Amino acid sequence: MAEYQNIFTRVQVHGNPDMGVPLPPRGIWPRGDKTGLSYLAGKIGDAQIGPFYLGFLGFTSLIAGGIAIVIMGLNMWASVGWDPVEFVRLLPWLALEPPKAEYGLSIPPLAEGGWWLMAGFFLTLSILLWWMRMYSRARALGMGTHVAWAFASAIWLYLVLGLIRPVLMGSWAEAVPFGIFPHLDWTAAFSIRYGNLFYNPFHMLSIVFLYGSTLLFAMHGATILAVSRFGGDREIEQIVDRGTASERAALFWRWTMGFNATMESIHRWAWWFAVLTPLTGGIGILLTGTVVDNWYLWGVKHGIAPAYPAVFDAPIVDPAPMNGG
Ligand code: 07D
Ligand code: 07D
Repeated sequence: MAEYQNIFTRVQVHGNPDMGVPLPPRGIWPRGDKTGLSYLAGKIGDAQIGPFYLGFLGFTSLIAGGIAIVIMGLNMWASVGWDPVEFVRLLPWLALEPPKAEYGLSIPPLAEGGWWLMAGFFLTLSILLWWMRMYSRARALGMGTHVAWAFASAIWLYLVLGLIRPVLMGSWAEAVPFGIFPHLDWTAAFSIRYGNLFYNPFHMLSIVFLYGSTLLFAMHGATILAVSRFGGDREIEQIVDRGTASERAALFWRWTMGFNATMESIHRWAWWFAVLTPLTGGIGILLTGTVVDNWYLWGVKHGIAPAYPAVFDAPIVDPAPMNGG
């Protein structure tokens, strides 16, 4: 008997295209009915591609996202003197930077951050429209809206980084630049400017949930694959009708850990760990510079970081304000 495998599968499912449930017609666009089969997609998942649905929200989101990408791309291309070869060669290092601090929250000239503001506006619009699309498609199918709320958690961190915190700090200059390596430089500089993000307890929590997510994902994926020969991959059926796969998987974890999640609760664990990563992270970023100026000194004050030995009795002060930072 051919054994069905979930990843790098040896079996490719071919049949009539699966069109999903019939639904009453709604909205201005008809439901797509075009499908195809992809051998490569079938290697890692389901071979069927489509049907797609591009309603008003999806369409406008793609347009807004497209405008944002074009603004970023043209600015980056202009920054290498419109040389196409240099554009491609240097792409990972190119940036569209936010306005300088002297502009505060005002609208700067296009070449001095105005384009950044415009790209940010369209990117945010695109992301919010995509969120509405996820929500409305889930509702249209009678599903829960868990995916949309998890996405909302990521959007929260994105909005804190690029909109909410800069507004609270009174300057667009606080926000993240667009660019592959430039946004990493910003991340490192942010940590140093605010006295080492490692001492921010919400950065710690975010890391707990990030690492926890990978651990849970590995444990869950491995467990289900390990009992799929007993029907364990029919996970949800096993919530209400516990079969031998569930029993073996549960006993495995009781043997090795003393405790096990259930077929249902493991998915709640996974959802919460993933959602709490950017949720706690966003709180940590929001507090930085608004409530706490230097996380190292905060750590010293709260007994989690050692003070450097006093040299010539000099008190430890936050160095950032001294050089106008
Ligand atoms: C695998 C799903 C697919 C998504 C992908 C990302 C773009 C950007 C660039 C138009 C897991 C698509 C990328 C649309 C195109 C331009 C200019 C998701 C998967 C493949 N980061 N970050 C990356 C973003 C922040 C940090 C990679 C976005 C914060 C570090 C990619 C945002 C901080 C590292 C990327 C964002 C931060 C990265 C891979 C928004 C703190 C890496 C992402 C909107 C959280 C890694 C060169 C990935 C890397 C990396 C995108 C925000 C830190 C370019 C869209 C400001 C330390 N980030 N990032 O696979 O290799 O995610 O960088 O907030 O080491 Mg980042
Ligand atoms: C970015 C949410 C926004 C994304 C959205 C998606 C598109 C479309 C298109 C696919 C990721 C937009 C989608 C645009 C895509 C297509 C076609 C989520 C995002 C809406 N850190 N650190 C975190 C670690 C250090 C720093 C979180 C580890 C240093 C800053 C995470 C280490 C310094 C920030 C984390 C480490 C530093 C963070 C991010 C180790 C740098 C943040 C969680 C081992 C020198 C962010 C509170 C996340 C945060 C963040 C991990 C070290 C700086 C847990 C493991 C000390 C400035 N760090 N970090 O989910 O929330 O991001 O901090 O050293 O802002 Mg950190």
